Amino acid sequence: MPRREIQGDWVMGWPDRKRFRFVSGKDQEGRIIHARSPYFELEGLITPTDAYYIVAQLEVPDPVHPEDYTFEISGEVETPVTYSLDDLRLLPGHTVRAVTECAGDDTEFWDYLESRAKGGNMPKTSRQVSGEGEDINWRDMVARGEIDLDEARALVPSTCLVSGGEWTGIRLSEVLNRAGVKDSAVAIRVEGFDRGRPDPSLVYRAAGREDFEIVDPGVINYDKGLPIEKAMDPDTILAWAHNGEYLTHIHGAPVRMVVPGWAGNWWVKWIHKIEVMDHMPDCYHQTQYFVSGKSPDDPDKEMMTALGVKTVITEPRDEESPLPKGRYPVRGLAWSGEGRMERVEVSTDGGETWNDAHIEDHGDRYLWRRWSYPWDASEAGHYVLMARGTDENGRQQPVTEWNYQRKHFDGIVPVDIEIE
Ligand SMILES: Nc1nc2c(c(=O)[nH]1)N[C@H]1C(S)=C(S)[C@@H](COP(=O)(O)O)O[C@H]1N2
Ligand SMILES: [Mo]
Repeated sequence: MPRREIQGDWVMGWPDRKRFRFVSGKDQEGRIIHARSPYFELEGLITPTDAYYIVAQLEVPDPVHPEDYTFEISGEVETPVTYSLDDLRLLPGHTVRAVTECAGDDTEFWDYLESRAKGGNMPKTSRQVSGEGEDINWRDMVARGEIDLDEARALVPSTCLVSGGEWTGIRLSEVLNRAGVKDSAVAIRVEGFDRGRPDPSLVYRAAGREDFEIVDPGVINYDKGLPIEKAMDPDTILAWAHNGEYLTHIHGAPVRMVVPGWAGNWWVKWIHKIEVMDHMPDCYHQTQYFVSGKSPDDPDKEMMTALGVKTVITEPRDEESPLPKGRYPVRGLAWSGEGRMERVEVSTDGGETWNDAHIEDHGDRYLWRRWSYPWDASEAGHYVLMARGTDENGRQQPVTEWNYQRKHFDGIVPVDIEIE
């Protein structure tokens, strides 16, 4: 198998370190606004910050100097409070290690699996993201009329929008309790500094159709209405540090929300305001986008919250086929939106038989776990490798039902390997 830490004369650690960085997309001024993480190439559990994926729905705001920063907690509380970053850092801290995954990660595999089940030959989107190069800014290209939405879907995969991070800050419950949350509280509305008019092409691209109306809210701030129970969860935090450093601007500095287990869109960056509400607020990114339903006109659409259960084979990959006879490690990552991963099973015969993989142990409920399985590929043939996971609640993947925006994909994606 190709050794990914070695490249030409390159050996990890000498003459300099080979670093995998993200593949980024930039705005017109050359600022990075989007990035996919080369997590297939990485080891360990924590994705380095310069390899962490980046998504922003609206325009990236101008940075706020930490010394000028304050945010307010108001609404259904006894005492509204304004905090500076220094005030926050006086409170008891909390660090969580957790997977951040965009709701749209791996979205094209919904169609891939459907076509594969029907015997179709739709090509699988390569998951490989090298450490170099640039992502295509498809939103600009669509806006300029250079490509249409179908072309955008074919051109730009949505894989690699997931990373594992360490987040340091304080518990959200700590600041809420200090303000004194009233019994009437149902949700907190967390608003970011960033403003913009939501781009309907994101919703249309996700749905794969444009024959429906989306409410145009005009120019808004990014916001989410987090249910009070999840806001009070001891692992939901307001973070000012990421992977051992102060938060970088693109990841939401000075302070962002971290909502372990729930999709990335809940992790509001650039926090400006927290309002405790006695009803669920009508946030665009909760009622129009990131909603599940059978179709755009489904009357029972629901906001999407926790991620399902997911297992990804990071090696070997389709593009490494064919391989000579031998013994190979089948390795990967597994995570769940509702707690600890308990079990990963591997099949080398397309799901006929399953064997337990070894999963690495650690104490972080919401962080992915690494797993491995020694595969004895001593006979030539076509092999279909699969992995499936089960979490501590007995949820076995796939958990998430097909939804018209194709969010929260957690299906089992086969890897096809020819042994010669
Ligand atoms: N204020 C604000 N927060 C936001 C967003 C945004 O557009 N504005 N995007 C969300 C989405 S969709 C994702 S997937 C995550 C990505 O976090 P990251 O860029 O730090 O990886 O941020 C979330 N928080
Ligand atoms: Mo996202």
